[in-house]
Amino acid sequence: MNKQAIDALLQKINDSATSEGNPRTKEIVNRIVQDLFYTIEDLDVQPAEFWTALNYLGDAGKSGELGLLAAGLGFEHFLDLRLDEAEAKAGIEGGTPRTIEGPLYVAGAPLSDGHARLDDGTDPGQTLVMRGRVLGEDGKPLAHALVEVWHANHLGNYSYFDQSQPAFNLRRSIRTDAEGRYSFRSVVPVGYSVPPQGKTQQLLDQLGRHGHRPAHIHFFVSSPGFRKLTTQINIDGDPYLWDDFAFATRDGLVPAVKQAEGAEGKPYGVDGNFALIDFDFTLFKERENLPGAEIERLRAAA
Ligand code: MBD
Ligand code: FE
Repeated sequence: MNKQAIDALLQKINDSATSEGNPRTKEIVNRIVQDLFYTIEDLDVQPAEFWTALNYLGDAGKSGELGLLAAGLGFEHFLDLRLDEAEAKAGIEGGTPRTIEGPLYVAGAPLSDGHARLDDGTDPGQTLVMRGRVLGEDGKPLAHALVEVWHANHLGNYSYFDQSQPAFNLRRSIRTDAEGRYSFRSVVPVGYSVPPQGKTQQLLDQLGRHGHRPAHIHFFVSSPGFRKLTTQINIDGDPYLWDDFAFATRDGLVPAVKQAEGAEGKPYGVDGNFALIDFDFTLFKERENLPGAEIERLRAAA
């Protein structure tokens, strides 16, 4: 079809709408339908290909993989870059970079003051201690800030989604102390891979891509009056460090992993060798006329 004929059809569809409904939804859906009509025309998409795609999305939804797909197709990282841009325009730059939340957060993790142990002692991974401070953009420590942390086990799996792990394994919320300090003891995580038999992997195969993430630890860091930070740190040395299927690795989020032992582990109840990461988080003050940094999205809760 020529473009005029397509546009006439789009016009007819738009004209079928009353003044009811939601203007924002109308604007977005009409635009997406227009873009897809043009795509179908330009690429001569065949009916069987269209139905394959539609059923693919339905199946991906049924198996709970749409969040994974959003990460793997780069949408989640793109949304981050757009938030960065909005902040840069408002003069917010530097500080701890944000990076994607991913689909595996679970609300309701146990809350500790200052320090927490995330593992239950059964994970064979190397003992990890991570510690640091939460700071404001002026470099002053933020007392009683909230550090929510979650990560995968030695097999790259997350509790709740992996029913073989205890509830809230490797998930905690930690309040910083009066000097803005947090610390936790855990085990060094292993990188996640998308389910090999799942719908996301099926598409990645078609795209000639892998579904691996480098080892990482997720954080939400928040304090009243400050913009909530959603970020991750990566475990340096992972072969996928700069080859993440979700494009989430960023400069400034790859802290050194030191090997420590002996008395250094005492404050954290650790004997023997352990990996030690020092990392401070810097938050920006909330400002008017900026898109919120607290993202509303459906999340698991236990
Ligand atoms: C993860 O652990 C993750 O962080 C992302 C973004 C996608 C899938 C699994
Ligand atoms: Fe993750």
